[in-house]
This record gives sequence, C-alpha cells and structure tokens, in this order.
Amino acid sequence: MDATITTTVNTIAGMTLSSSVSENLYNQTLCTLRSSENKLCDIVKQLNSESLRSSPKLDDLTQYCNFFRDEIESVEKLELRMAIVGTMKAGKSTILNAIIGYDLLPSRNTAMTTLPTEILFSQHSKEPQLILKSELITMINEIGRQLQLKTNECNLGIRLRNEEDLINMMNNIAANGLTTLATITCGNSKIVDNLKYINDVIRISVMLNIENSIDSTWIPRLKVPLAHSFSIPQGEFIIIDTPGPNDSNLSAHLRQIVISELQKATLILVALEFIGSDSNDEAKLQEDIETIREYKDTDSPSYLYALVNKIDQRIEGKHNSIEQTKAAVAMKYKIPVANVHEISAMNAILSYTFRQEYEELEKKSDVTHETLMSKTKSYKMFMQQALGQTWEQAAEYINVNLLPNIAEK
Ligand SMILES: Nc1nc2c(ncn2[C@@H]2O[C@H](COP(=O)(O)OP(=O)(O)OP(=O)(O)O)[C@@H](O)[C@H]2O)c(=O)[nH]1
Ligand SMILES: [Mg+2]
Repeated sequence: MDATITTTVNTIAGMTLSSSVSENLYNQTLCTLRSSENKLCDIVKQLNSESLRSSPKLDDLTQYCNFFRDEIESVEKLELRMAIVGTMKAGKSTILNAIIGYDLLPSRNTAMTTLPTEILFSQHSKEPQLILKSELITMINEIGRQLQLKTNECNLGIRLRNEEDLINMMNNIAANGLTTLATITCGNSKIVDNLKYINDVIRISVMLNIENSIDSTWIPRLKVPLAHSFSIPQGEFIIIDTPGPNDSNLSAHLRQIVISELQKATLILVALEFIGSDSNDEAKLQEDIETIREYKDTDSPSYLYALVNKIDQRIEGKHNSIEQTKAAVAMKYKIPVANVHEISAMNAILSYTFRQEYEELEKKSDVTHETLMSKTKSYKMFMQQALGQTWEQAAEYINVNLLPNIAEK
C-alpha cells in the first residue's frame, strides 16, 4: 500500500497510550460526559415544563443533549469514527478502498455514492462482509418495485440525464428483475455490485421523485479484516464514506443523514483534487465543514485532515507545487498545514494490487517480466505508472526482484 496513506492513517488512528493512562482517561472522560449530560437534561426538562417550550435556545440545548449521548456511546464502545467528506469525484471511495486494502466501495467517473457507508475494521474478520439491516433491504426492494413500473416510461433517459450506468441499471431491472439482497454478503465482487445497486436505486429514485424514508441507522456496514500493517488502538475504528456535498441527486432527507454522520465523527478527512474543483462544490464543502465546526463548538481544527488526491496527474511547471497546494488547502478549509497530505489513491491501489499479485505468482512459479505480464492483471498498468510510456524499453534494465520495493515506495 502507498506509504503516504499508511503513514497518514497510522498518524490519525494509531495513537496508543499506556494501559493505565488510557484507563484513567477513559473513566474520567465518561464521568465528565455523563455528569454534563445529566445536568443538561435536567435543565432541558425544567425549561420544557416552563413557558420556554418553543424557545430556539431550548432547541440548541436539546441538540447538545444528543451530542453528549453520541459522545458517551462512542467512549463506552471505545469507538473512533472517522468520516470522509470531499468535493464531487475527488476520489473519496477510492481513497477508502486504498485504506482498507480491498476494492469494495463502488467508484466511477460520474456521481456514485448516495448513501453513507460504514466501514468497521475487525481484528477477527477473515474476509470482508457487507452487512445490511433488513429494514434497508425492505426499503430498497420497495423502491425497486416502483422503478420496475417506470422502466418503459418515455423520457426516462432524459430524466436520468442520459447517464449510461443509470440507464443500464433500469434496463437490467426490466430484463432480469430486482437484485436479491441478503443481510450478510461475502465475496468482494458481489459486495461491490450490491453496494452499487443500492446506491443507484436510491439515486434513480430521487431523480424520478420516488419517496424514500431511509433511516439514518440503516446505512450499509462493511466489516473488513485489517489488511495491512496498520495499527488500531483498542476498541472499534470505523470509517464512513459519504456522497459529495453538492450532489444534486441527494434529497434533503439524505443530506440530513450525511450531516448526522459527520456530527458523530471524531475525525474528519477532507478529500480534494489537487487541481481544485468546481467553485460551487468547494463552497458547499466549506459550508459543511463550518457546520461541523459549529456543532463541535471548537476553534481547534485538530480533528480535521485533508487528503489532496490524484497527484499522479500533476505536471511539473504546469500545476502548483506540493507546498503551494498544501498552503492553499490549509487556508481555504482552515486546516493546519501539518494535517494536509498529498496522495494518489489510484497509485496506492495499483501498487498494493501489484504486490499482492507478485506474491501470489512467487508461490507458484518463477517471477520474470514475462510471467508477470502473462499471469497478472496489474503488471502493465503498474509499469506504465512507475516508468512512463516507454516502460517496455526501461523494464529491460530493471531487476524483477526490485519491483515490490518500487511498488512500496
Ligand atoms: N488519476 C486518478 N484518478 C483517481 C484517483 N482516485 C480516484 N480516481 C478516479 O476518480 C473518479 C472518482 O472516484 P470516486 O472514488 O468514485 O470519487 P468519490 O469522491 O467517491 O465520488 P462520489 O461518491 O460520486 O462523490 C474515479 O473514476 C476514480 O477512478 C487518483 O488518485 N488518481
Ligand atoms: Mg464515492
């Protein structure tokens, strides 16, 4: 896996304390949170019974009660929640695939993620699992049945903005019926297909004005093994993938689900493209970050990290340098410059996949440039990315045993 991503995630997630210090800290934190929550709830009760029932201040206080409840739950479970937000197509889902070490979250070059997805790292898990609540399955089936009634409607293509993937999905529903979803799904390609189906069914339903009342507690959950050498403190480490903040195909209801996920998160990763994005997208993202800042009621931005993605596309002399990019991002999103990291999620996945395929091949036969070319899927793309267009000539001078090291670098 790309060393920058490993280091970044370890920096963010792997802060371990000695057991006596962490136990004390744990007890003190819980005690403070519980007593604050009790006091606040008493005040809310008192105000509720008096004449201030519809005061906006009371709404604020009730929101703080919810905040304390969420925080207490997180501390009790030793839960570290980290959410990723970012401009449209910045590569949020690809970054998370690079972090988890499996291609499970669907990604494409048109809007994809509609519903936040939780990723839970599990020390005991042997293979990835997609876990769906039965309520979500019932809701997706219900929406799917309504979509079946619309597969022959005229203007369907226009209403779906001629988006090929969405039109294909409707054609597939018409020809083959609905996809059967289970509460637990195994198999990486089945998982990614099911997540794509769920996200697209919801996306199409919003475009065709079909109501959905998805509850915020029904979001899909991926349980994944710890794929590489990255350390996790005790307790649960959960990452949440979210849709772009300016996605016009998110209903107000879905937006609210996203915001509540961001509020629950202890750490926020902001994914951006190094060349910048549409200014409306950036403005909406700044607004979301501001909402989180207000909710957390702190000026300290230590919970915010930025990942500036797609740097494999940087052309020296044409684009901003690393320092210029980091400084601009830090200023625009009010994130400490030390918390801004540059990455290429695509290269991370490519190098990770290549190293896995290399190791598999090594177990079965001699590893040469020829066997890598004929027996692995990632060799050609990896060599092109590492050595450029003239990789075939350059490859002759490279000892094949050094390739995993090059991939790691
Ligand atoms: N060149 C390059 N492309 C990338 C990189 N990371 C992601 N992409 C591509 O960018 C496109 C968008 O990636 P996604 O992961 O779907 O982006 P997203 O932010 O999750 O998008 P939404 O879920 O629709 O908001 C896909 O075509 C990815 O293959 C990268 O590091 N370099
Ligand atoms: Mg996505």
